[in-house]
Amino acid sequence: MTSAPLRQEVEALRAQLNQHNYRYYVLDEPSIPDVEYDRLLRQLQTIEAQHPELISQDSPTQRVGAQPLTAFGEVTHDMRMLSLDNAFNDDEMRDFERRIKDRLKDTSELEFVCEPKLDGIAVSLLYENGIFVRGATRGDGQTGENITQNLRTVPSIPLTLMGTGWPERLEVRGEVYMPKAGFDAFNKQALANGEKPFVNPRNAAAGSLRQLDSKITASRPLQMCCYSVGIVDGGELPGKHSDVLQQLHRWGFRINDQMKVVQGINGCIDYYQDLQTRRDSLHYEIDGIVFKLNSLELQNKVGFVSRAPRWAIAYKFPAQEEITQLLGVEFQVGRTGAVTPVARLQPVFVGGVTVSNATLHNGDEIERLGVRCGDTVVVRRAGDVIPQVVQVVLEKRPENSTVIEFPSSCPVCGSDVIRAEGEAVARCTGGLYCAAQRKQAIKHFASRKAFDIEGLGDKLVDMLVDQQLINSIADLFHLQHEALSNLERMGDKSAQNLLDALQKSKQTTLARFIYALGIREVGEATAANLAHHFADLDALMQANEEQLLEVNDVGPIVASHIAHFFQQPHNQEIIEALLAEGIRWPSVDKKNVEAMPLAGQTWVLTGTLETLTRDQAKSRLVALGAKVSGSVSAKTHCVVAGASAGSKLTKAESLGIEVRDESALLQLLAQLEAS
Ligand code: D41
Repeated sequence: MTSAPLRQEVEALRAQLNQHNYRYYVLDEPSIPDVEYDRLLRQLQTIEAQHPELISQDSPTQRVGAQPLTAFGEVTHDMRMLSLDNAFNDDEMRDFERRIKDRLKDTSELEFVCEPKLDGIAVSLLYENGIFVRGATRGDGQTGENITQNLRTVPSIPLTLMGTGWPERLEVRGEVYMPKAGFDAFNKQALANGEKPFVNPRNAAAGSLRQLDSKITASRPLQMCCYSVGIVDGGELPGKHSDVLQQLHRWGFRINDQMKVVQGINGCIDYYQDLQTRRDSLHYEIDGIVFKLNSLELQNKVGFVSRAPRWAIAYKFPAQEEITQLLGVEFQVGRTGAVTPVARLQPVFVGGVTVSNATLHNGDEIERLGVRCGDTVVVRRAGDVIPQVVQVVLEKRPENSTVIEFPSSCPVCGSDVIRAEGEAVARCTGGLYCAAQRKQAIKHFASRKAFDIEGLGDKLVDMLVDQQLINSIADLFHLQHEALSNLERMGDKSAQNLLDALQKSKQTTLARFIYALGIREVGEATAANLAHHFADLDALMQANEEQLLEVNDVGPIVASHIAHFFQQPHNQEIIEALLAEGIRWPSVDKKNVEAMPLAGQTWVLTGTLETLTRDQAKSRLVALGAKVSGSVSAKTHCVVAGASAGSKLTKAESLGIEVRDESALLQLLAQLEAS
């Protein structure tokens, strides 16, 4: 027999857990630490284990997954799940509005709701008397698969509705998706375990929901965001779509944080353009925007054609994935000798630009993809990242496809290509004997964060090295006006400008000088740390690995690269030659890094800053002793969030990390720099 107090205790624990779950997964505003949540959950699990009669399907303990199924059942959607018509340009959007106005025989301005179109899997969730009883995929709109057990494991799907006033039967529809951060983390782990990663977040969501073992689904970072309702029995909902979504939010569902009500089709087009520029900063993938007439009464009036409503449309963004043919593979040699396979593609329009090259990363990646020359491949270009080959379409493999051979000697200088034990990257062993490495070293030296030599672009460097006008970075300062002005597309004026820029670049800083040398693994931040620590080039050049390890952020691998670099006689010669050219920097105060005001702190910059560039903000923080990292973790001290900050901000908030805006950052910098 179960006592009434025990039943009450179970109810109280479930209510608390549901509330915390809602705060964490729906509002992104956790109110208790994870350990406290785990403690409450364990308490409930213990009671349920001792009193199985108290277990219910809507208990938070049921989110961990249930007995595996042998097959999914079928679900017939009593109310068909409609599909969406697409628009691909502004004209098609105006046609959409025109059709609605014609039907309504009314020309007054229409109100629309804008929702980012999540790239996931559409699902239906049925609630009876506030309890989640059945979940299904959309399928073909008429019948889908019963995936109730799997959906129960998705933390942002309420197992019992919150608040009051819900209809007796309520069908909520929405999209299950995998946020970018979860997708990246999952794939990283999969690769580390020697498993196959997912091609994109959409496939990841689909694959995770298609598991017969819901414990697997439970381990995947899925989210669900609702976008409409189906069945509504024994209750009423508001008369505007935007209000319906707000009501669903109060009952415990996630709704899209970018949802907005706008006036007229111009309002829709403005929204589309705005979100397109911010697409990369969202913490989930979207493939367009869905626009819906806000008034449900007007929705009913305009109705639908075959399977799609006339009152809604999806305005698609340019596709981020396309298929094309792999014409060949070229092996490029980088500054450090790394040999990178680059796919030469039949040009294809993807992600808003024409792509004819994509990276294949390294030999392991070629093997993992199983790709051959001549294959049809899927190319992905998301945001500003370099295009990638993500998949081979095996069904389209031609008979004359050829295996890709990773070269054993450098395609540029013929030296051996060697892959060190445990490394993914193969390297040319030619060093500065290799023209490719020499060119890259010079380009790096001239780049903005190094010597910042205006007018010395990549093409010019290639030309100078190919014509043997320069062989090393030190040679740059011997360039003569006559030789320069005789070069292709180089006039008298530009030759003089370049010589002036070279002259000007001689006045630099120690940190820039160290960075410009192009030592392996020594980026801008490490160079700045080295400059502060040693304050003097000779001291740095004489330092042994042990002394280098004392520098903030320098580990054994970086220390060995640095020591090795300065031991090379030809590097010593080049440095001597550069100094002989009159390269100078102001003396550096030897700062005791530990005593710096932000020592030991890790900061993260995200979003768009208005008055500072990211580089400026970063170097000012680093100068105060902070480390600036690209990702948020429990070790992050503070996140600076500019306009349209995305997943990093969300993560910082969920971890309870301090967040500052730009003006708060400026204030702090000014204060610390003055002291
Ligand atoms: O974010 C989405 N993927 C999304 C899909 C959305 N925000 N709204 C949607 N609205 C509808 C209607 C207008 C039919 C209620 C949808 C979808 N449908 C949809 N998803 C898959 C097929 C249709």
